[in-house]
Amino acid sequence: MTTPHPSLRLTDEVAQALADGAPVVALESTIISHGMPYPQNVEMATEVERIVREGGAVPATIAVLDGVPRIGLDEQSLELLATHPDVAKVSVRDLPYVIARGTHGATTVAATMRLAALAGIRVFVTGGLGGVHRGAETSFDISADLTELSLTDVAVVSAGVKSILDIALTLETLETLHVPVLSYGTDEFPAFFSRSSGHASPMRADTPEEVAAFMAAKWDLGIAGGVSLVNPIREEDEIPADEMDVVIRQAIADMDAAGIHGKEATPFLLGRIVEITGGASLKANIALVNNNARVGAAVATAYAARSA
Ligand code: PSU
Ligand code: MN
Repeated sequence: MTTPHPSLRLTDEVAQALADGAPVVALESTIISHGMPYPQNVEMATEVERIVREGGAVPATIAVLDGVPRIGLDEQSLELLATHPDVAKVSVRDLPYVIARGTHGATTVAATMRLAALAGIRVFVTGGLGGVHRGAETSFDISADLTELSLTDVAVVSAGVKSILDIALTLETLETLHVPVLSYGTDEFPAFFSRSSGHASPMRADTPEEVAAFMAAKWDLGIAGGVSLVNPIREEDEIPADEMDVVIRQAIADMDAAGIHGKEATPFLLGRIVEITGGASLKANIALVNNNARVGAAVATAYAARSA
């Protein structure tokens, strides 16, 4: 096992689980502070931790509080992240900034991966990955989540990417960056709200053990970087792709009209989609995170069993 980096503050429960080689699942916090409205955000954060526990793993929600990178959070901290007006959205480039200034930060997929790896956690559950935005050929807006996936040895369970992104360009970029994409129980790459994206996935896995074997094979060879495991939303929870397409076009048009770009782009689009769908997208979003938590707990358990 990796000794956690001394700058991190782990809860006793997470520290013990890591020392014992027991399964631990990292969870991000941008989804809480900048991805969903209150109070659904804190309800989701609590429920996802419960599901991870039910799956036999220890949840470790990650954020920076008062400048301290925290691995595992209590209820009050989740509430703070869900409600506090001054929680920065923190990707890897922003980590030293909030730490040096002693402020709060909600970590994106990229920053959560980095802190999880520094703690010795190998499995991380989220909703959706960042990627290559539509129009990136002029905006250059490509999420640092992709860069981080190429660098840091963590398996990330998501429901694919929202079609606020250019899915084809996101898949091409992941290929260039050596990032393996495994679809869970399907040959297709899922599009977050919808099971289908129209894009084939380069690889598939059907069981947690297969995913764990893949992770071990990659890292045993010293091939640095993450594993993107994409788990489609359940049929009963999905919103058909053609329905979402209209909503997403509207949200992007509204973003452009408001002149929003850079790190504000993704939070704006997520919020607008919830408004336009009258909350239907939020329901689907919560359902898919829960579904990812079940798979993530199983993968962490299978991976821990390999070295037991
Ligand atoms: N996509 C979603 N939901 C999210 C995010 C992305 O469907 O909550 C969040 C994640 O934290 C992700 C971040 O890491 O947005 C990406 O932001 P950007 O596009 O600015 O890199
Ligand atoms: Mn961006």
